[in-house]
Amino acid sequence: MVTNSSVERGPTRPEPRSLARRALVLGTALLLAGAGVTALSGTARAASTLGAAAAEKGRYFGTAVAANHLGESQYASTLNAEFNSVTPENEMKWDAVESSRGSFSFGSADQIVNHAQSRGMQVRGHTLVWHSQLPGWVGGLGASELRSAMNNHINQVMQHYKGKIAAWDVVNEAFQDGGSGARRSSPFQDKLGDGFIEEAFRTARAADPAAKLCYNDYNTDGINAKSNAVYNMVRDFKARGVPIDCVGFQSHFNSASPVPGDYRANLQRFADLGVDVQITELDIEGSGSSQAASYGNVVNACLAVSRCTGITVWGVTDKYSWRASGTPLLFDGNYSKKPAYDAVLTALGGSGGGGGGGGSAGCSVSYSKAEEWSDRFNGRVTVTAGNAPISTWTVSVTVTPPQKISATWNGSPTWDSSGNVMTMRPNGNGSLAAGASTSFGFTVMKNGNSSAPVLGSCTAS
Ligand code: 9MR
Repeated sequence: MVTNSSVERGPTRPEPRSLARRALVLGTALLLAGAGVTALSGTARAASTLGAAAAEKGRYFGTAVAANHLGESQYASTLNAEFNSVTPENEMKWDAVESSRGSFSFGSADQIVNHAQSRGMQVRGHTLVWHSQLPGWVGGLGASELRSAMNNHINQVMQHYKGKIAAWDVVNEAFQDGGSGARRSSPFQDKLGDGFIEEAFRTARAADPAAKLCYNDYNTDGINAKSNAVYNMVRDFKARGVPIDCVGFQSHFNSASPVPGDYRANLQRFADLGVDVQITELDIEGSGSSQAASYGNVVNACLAVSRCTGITVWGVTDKYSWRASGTPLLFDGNYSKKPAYDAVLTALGGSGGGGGGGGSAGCSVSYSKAEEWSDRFNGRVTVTAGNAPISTWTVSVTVTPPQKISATWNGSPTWDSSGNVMTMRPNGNGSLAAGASTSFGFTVMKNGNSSAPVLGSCTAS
């Protein structure tokens, strides 16, 4: 429960204090409606897949793909239906394509690229120069041999895929974790020095001038010593004309490493250097509405940064995740859509129209902001039954602390222990005919934060 006793919650709509105030409020509401804030309309049908919804926002929505699962029909059908970008999870790494010096094998990576290309999906190349999944022979070379092996690797791999890769992770994870801001020890760093990163980017630009060239790392998602070090490198590259087009933020989150509060601000400061930013390996351990809310926050952060060009989740289904026990993805092991899926689709402005998992009774939700004052705003959630009548529904609404919901109307709320997640049910009879809508509202006290609440899935029975 929320403990702030000065806050009253109940079915009463907050009353504007005067007629003048009322006129101002009405004007604001009209302005907001005119700005297209209202989400669902009776005529425009919202996109119903992640890729389509992201495309309407000028972004891609991708996933890591493993070639050995492409033959599994549910894996392929989920991939094909929902995503419009793929990243080979392991198949383009150095040990996969050049396990012995000068001998290249592209079979598994080609399988993924062909699958994507034949379906109009774009491909992120991952990754050319990385300390991990590096065959032993590379570490055994002396400096000048290593330099030529690195450049040859970049040239051979990029030329093989020339014209087929939207963006390459040219260098991956070159900085140490922790507060040092130092480069990570690797054969490249130890033998070639800091300059190996610049050299890799220059070689990559010449090999495929049309591909976007990215630096990609983890634990750089918020503003911290490691991301400061990457930021300084990118700023230096831009100042000196070293070719770099984008920075990838892996975004592997869990309870020990949650979505940082300054995630959006961090993406924005990199974008302000003149590079695109991409969320490249997103997964968030957890379940239910809290996982959904975190996913919604990530999507909203990307949408708030105009140079955030797309989001890739690190796998299609929980069962094949590199950390499957943390169930960090959007589809469960049976390929059912999770609440996190619904939160992502809703944040992207799409609409599933069916209860996440596709039972006979379903509902969809949309959010719009109504009146706004300096200290608070009113939100409205519209619940729409799917193709069948429903007798009741449930929707979760999560606000970002220190925001608080101070009043609700047309619904019956319950709260989680943090007070940030409100689960709303009908206030009385929740029956809706097929396709019919109802709505509820609430007031959010901003407490300095104006961000929109994140809706979880709508469940119906
Ligand atoms: O998901 C990948 C997993 O299958 C591999 O075993 C692992 C080996 O290092 O790499 C995983 O992907 C990593 C990605 O390439 C770079 N960032 C961290 C990812 C998760 O470990």
